Amino acid sequence: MHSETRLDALIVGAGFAGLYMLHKLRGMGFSARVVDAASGVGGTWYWNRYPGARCDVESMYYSYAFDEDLEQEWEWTERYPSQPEILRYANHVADRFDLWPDIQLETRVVSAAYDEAAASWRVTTGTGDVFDARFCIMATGCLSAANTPEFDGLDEFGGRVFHTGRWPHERVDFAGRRIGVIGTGSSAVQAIQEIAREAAHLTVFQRTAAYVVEAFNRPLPAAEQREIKANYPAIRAAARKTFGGFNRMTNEQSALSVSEEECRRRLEEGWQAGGIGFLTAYNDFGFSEAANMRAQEFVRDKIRETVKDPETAEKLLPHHVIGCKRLSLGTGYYATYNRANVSLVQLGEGGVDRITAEGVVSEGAEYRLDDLVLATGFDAMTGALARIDIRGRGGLTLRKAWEAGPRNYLGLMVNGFPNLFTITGPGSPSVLSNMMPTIEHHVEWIADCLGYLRDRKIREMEARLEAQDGWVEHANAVASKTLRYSCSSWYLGANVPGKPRVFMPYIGGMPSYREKCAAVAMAGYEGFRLATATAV
Ligand code: FAD
Ligand code: N01
Repeated sequence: MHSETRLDALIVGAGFAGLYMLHKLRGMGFSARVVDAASGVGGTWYWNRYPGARCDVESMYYSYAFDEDLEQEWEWTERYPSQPEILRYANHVADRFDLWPDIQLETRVVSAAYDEAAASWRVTTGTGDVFDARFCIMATGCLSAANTPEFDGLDEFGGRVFHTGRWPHERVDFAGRRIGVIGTGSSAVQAIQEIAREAAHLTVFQRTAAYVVEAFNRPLPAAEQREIKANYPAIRAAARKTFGGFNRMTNEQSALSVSEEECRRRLEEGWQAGGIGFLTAYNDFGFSEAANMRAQEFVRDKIRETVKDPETAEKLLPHHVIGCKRLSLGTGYYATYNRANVSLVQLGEGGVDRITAEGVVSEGAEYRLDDLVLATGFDAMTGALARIDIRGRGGLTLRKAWEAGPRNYLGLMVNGFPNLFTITGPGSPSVLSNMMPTIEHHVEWIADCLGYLRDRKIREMEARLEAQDGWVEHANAVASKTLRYSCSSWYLGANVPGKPRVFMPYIGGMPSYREKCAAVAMAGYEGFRLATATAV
């Protein structure tokens, strides 16, 4: 027997976006439910349990701002919160706001079809259960669809295989074993540092060397926490005015307007302060190749100073534009390669040759391994949506509509798919920002919008094609002025073979994006088609 449930809104995903969306809509009297494929809440922090997993936005800022009591009562223990601590926080939020009765876990959405006559979504789960919901809200995450490259021979590998984004719940023991890690992105950087301490031998297979800045993580003293809490509204408001909703302001000066020595002095200051705010030292690292080169050289010198074996140091030197791929945070990442039990393999042009029962083959040499860790990232931003068979007006599939890259209005709604919202979707600042304020912004915009539609008895809302085209054109124009197209990043879909090469997040910054969203709402949801019961 399959169940059929009628709701005002179905929310797919029980990460921070889905949890807050549920809380908000329930508070407004809507019937809403969250479903998630996972067996717990927390999204990213439920799935990514690999050793060393940690946030690189400081805990006091990577937290909800919508509820003052929550903000005041929760105690963080470290400057950067670890995955277990963030997961406890997500569970605390679900407890505190009594969200559990409307959360359905272990439920994967496989399809969502728009019923034009009823102006509602018919959403089907893997077990054949159906939800009929006026609104379908995709809180499916930007980095939730794990990317496992099709390595030749992967199935034949005799040892254990782990993906960082699908890590087992029980502790994985690496003691006395030969471990291979494929990838050197942010997940790999964190995992490598930890696995190296435990494994008999760790071999890292690197395709592209990474820029890793020091985190300088530390315990968070109670006094420091109290002081921030006392000033939270002002601090949050200041962060909202920065490009990405972070707690560090960009120095509005060109790196080229100062001498090389002065530039280095400031970069060193930024490095010692710790964190991804390192690139806020000057305002043109993202735009000027000459300015960027100064920051690149600074990090390359750090690597040369740290890594003792010159050959290994040379392999670790990144040569792409710094900040083009996301910066990674480390705690002694480069120094890890000074350990006798760690070796680095630079993969050839074609990547891994193949995987055998015994290990990994690169450029003809076989590296024997007991376990393999795939730190190969995600089919980012569109992957989770593409894995659902979403059909809008006239049976148009989202996969077809987005085959040349994602197109939508404000990252929130797609022409041809009425009453379907995406939280932190492509076309919005999302992954370029501190995701917590960004999620809150989208949730509040969507909630206000649903209230507006209810008050005016509007049954259908859809992004107009011309508004969508205008937004995509604007987003592409802004991105083309930056250096972001100069490397093969997941922001461009370059990590997934066959994915169209489009810069997916909106890079115009949070303040202007917030202003645009507010202006659109104020003008009665300009750029959207709103249809009342009689008009449909
Ligand atoms: P998610 O947390 O990804 O949740 C989405 C949920 O949707 C998942 O639980 C998934 O199971 C579910 N889902 C997807 N498809 C379906 C389906 N078809 N059916 C049912 N359920 C489905 N951001 C920062 O701002 N700072 C950081 O330091 C930072 N660190 C990160 C570290 C890692 C390892 C990763 C992977 C991401 C990190 N991020 C960081 C980004 C992070 O994803 C966001 O901060 C935030 O957690 C996203 O929340 P979300 O609710 O939007 O999505
Ligand atoms: O994934 P990635 P990630 N053969 O795509 C390599 C957030 N995050 O999980 O660079 C060989 O960055 C790939 O190589 P290349 C953060 O937003 C944050 O690490 O494509 N190698 C790369 O080295 C981050 O950006 C934290 O040449 C292959 C690696 O695998 C995002 O999540 C921690 C390959 C993938 O790196 C994703 O990070 C973790 C192949 N076929 C994650 N395919 C924080 O610290 C891929 N690679 C907060």
